[in-house]
Amino acid sequence: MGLLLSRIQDALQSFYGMNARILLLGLDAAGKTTLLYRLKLNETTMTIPTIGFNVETIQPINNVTFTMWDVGGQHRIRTLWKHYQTNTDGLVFVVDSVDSSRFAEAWSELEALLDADLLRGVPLVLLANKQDLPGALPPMQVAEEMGLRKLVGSRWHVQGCCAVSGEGIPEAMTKLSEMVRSFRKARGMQSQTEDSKTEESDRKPSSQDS
Ligand SMILES: Nc1nc2c(ncn2[C@@H]2O[C@H](COP(=O)(O)OP(=O)(O)OP(=O)(O)O)[C@@H](O)[C@H]2O)c(=O)[nH]1
Ligand SMILES: [Mg+2]
Repeated sequence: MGLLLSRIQDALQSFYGMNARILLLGLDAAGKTTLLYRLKLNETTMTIPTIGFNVETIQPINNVTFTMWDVGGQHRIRTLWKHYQTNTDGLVFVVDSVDSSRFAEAWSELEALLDADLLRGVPLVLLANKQDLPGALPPMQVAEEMGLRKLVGSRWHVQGCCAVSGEGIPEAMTKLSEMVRSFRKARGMQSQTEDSKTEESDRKPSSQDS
């Protein structure tokens, strides 16, 4: 277990130089808060259903800051998710891999998120959590049954994990950091292009001037 925890710390260092803002969502009881405290405190914490949100800034070493917004997943709280979407660099969506009866519900929430203007193009790591439990579906099957195949491109990645032990979390964090880095690069280039277009149109004389 000690080794696993130090691997989580190492993986978080792959966010070096970034101030990443990560949104952690998923249906109620999927394991979001358990994951948050596994990352933050390196310990297993008894959780109670989140009413509202938890936010934690994780700073494993200097120059790595990772802010995770964990918003409760109960049905009546999901309407709040939209208030947390601004400036998101990465989305982690947690699913209970045993509870296949709720995959459709999870997908309908996730699909709405992926369509949200503020989350356009934001990379997604789907965490197929609770892999330690008997009856947990393998990660690819979770993705498949949820319908993630419909998503094109390299915008998403699925990772099996156990938020309680931390298994699978290092791999998920490393992948997330890579995706966030390339997303930011692409977004930076896009805004530069947009800036230069604006400058160009600013320079062009309008028809009234000519
Ligand atoms: N066996 C097992 N149990 C888990 C795992 N992750 C979370 N749990 C348990 O699942 C229950 C719900 O976990 P939470 O982390 O509170 O779930 P949540 O997604 O924050 O739920 P809301 O706050 O209601 O949105 C708790 O009893 C956790 O101990 C896991 O990987 N394996
Ligand atoms: Mg919670």
